[in-house]
Amino acid sequence: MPVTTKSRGPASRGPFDLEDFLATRTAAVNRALDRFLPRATARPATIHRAMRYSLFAGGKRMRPALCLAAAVACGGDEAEAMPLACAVECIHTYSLVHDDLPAMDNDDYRRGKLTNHKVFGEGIAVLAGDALLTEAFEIAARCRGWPRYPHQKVILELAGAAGSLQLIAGQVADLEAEGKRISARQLRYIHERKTSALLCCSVRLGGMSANCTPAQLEALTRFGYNVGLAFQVIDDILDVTQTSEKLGKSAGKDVAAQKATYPAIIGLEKSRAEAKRLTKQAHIALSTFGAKGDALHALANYLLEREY
Ligand code: GRG
Repeated sequence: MPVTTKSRGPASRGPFDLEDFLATRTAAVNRALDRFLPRATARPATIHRAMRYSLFAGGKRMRPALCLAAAVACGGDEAEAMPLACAVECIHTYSLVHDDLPAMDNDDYRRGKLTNHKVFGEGIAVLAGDALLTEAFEIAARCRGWPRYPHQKVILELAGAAGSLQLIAGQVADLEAEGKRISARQLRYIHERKTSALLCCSVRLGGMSANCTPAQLEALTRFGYNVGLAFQVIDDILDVTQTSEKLGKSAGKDVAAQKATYPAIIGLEKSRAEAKRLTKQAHIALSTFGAKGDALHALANYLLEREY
């Protein structure tokens, strides 16, 4: 994945090499996911091929990167955070597979490839999503567990972000808002749950794997919340400003489906300003981490400036 900018941390420090960070962490996450998942040939092979098809379709691995970077910010070890980084990516991929189904967003392309149901059929795509969600909890259960954050807290964290009060709540509200005029407040409700909750959970889990203090967890929560909202505002902007080729998924779908988005409600320029404001809040939340937070600062800038 090309990363054109070297991101600079606070003035006293040199540039953080985000390109190298993303390349090495993506490779490490891919290796770990490959180890955690059943082989493609394990019976019944169809489901394992379908799970792997979407999981290894070229996603940006932003949630795992945030999880690993949060572990480092709290003085932890990336290897300890790796099962949690992989678990979050499995939940994210499940949500994309299901979101692309005809009963939901009905999309033909994702991550630059045909969607799961276009290749394997709707039944297998539903099951592949189900299996990825289940797999996430199996992988997370393999983490070591930490004094402040035993397995129960880790599993509750994941379940909370993925459940009917967060990720699924956001998707339900999004479906129900289609074709309707909704307020910026209602849109915020959708974005907080559909997007921000899992990004926030990713950084919180990274912190937990470092046995972070309550104050560090609070700072990561503020960072994750703001970066998660900024991520979705940018995603809405890209849907109207970029081509399908660049995005690897169908562009312009939000307008076509009369989806409530930030550009639709407050316009493009105000949406850009809002993404910047949220990113600034995310940076402010990191002040307590000093140089250890450099990767998180760089990721927040990258997400703001991304073009796909
Ligand atoms: C089906 C329960 C359920 C939820 C679906 C993921 C989702 C919720 C909807 C997909 C559409 C959408 C705009 C989701 C918000 C989150 C988002 C921007 C996902 C795309 O994340 P990226 O850009 O994707 O990190 P890659 O492919 O790079 O991993």
